[in-house]
Amino acid sequence: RLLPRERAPPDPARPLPFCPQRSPFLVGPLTVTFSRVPTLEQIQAKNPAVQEGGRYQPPGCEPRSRTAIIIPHRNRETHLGHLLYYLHPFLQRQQLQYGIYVVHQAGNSTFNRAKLLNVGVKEALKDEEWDCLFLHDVDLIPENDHNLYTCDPWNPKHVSVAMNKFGYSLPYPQYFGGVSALTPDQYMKINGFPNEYWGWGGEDDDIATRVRLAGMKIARPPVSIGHYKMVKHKSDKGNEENPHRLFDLLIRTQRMWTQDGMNSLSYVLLAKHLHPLYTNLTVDIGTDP
Ligand code: UDH
Repeated sequence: RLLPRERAPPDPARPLPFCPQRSPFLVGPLTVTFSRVPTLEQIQAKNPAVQEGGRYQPPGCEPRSRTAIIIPHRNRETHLGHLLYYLHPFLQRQQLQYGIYVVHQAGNSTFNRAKLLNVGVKEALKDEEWDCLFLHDVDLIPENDHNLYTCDPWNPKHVSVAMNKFGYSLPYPQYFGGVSALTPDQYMKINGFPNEYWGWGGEDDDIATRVRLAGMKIARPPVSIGHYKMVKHKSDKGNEENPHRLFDLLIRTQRMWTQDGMNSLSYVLLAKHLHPLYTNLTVDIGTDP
């Protein structure tokens, strides 16, 4: 597999130079506020270069990464508005080729964040040979555009290292929740994320353990640039704390990670819709057994 910089430009008849190592459009720290919820029409008007399905390619240069952003979602339309408002310009300033996927869990049964992310990865890779998969909670807004939405070539990257709700520091050393980034190879090497964590919590620790068991380490951006602001919210109905999360399931990671993941994923894709700002996947992932 070639690194992006070794890849031939898409159209040999019109070769483009690679985008610079450091984008000239970066501004550093950003002011993020949630006082008004932008409408999707307003966001569209501010991002005329974004194409159907929430896709973008930088004009005039060959991007250094093709990044898919995958967002697990149900009943968080307000949060999605805030995220899209900030994320589209953020990614364009980084001169990335990107696509945004919202993976919407159909029905009212218990929420399953990790399984939705597996579905997003599987479906996104059918569209494009992405270099980097960003697994992204809907309520976390990056506050510094030096935090590049590219992958570490060697190790899975945990990206939301400094969230306001944890006082802008890691809550504990193995924390892997919020926003993370893996190359497709890294994702497959850990057999993806677990499918069997229904409800809130535990799946992120399972993923951190998978990284270790697959012989890799967790890469991280510096705390000074990995800042995220969370849209405040209460616990969701249908995402109650997973009662097994601390004991039964984590103890099973070691035994189960090679059997539960991308190689055991089953779901029914109910709809795929190319919205102007994102690709919406509505999926039936079954119910908590
Ligand atoms: N999500 C949804 N809808 C839901 C639940 C979760 O879209 O109903 C998605 C969303 O992308 C969210 C992510 O899953 O950002 C993670 O869920 P979360 O935001 O509830 O997790 P977080 O740890 O929230 O950020 C903690 C608030 C309540 C925890 C209570 C447990 N003590």
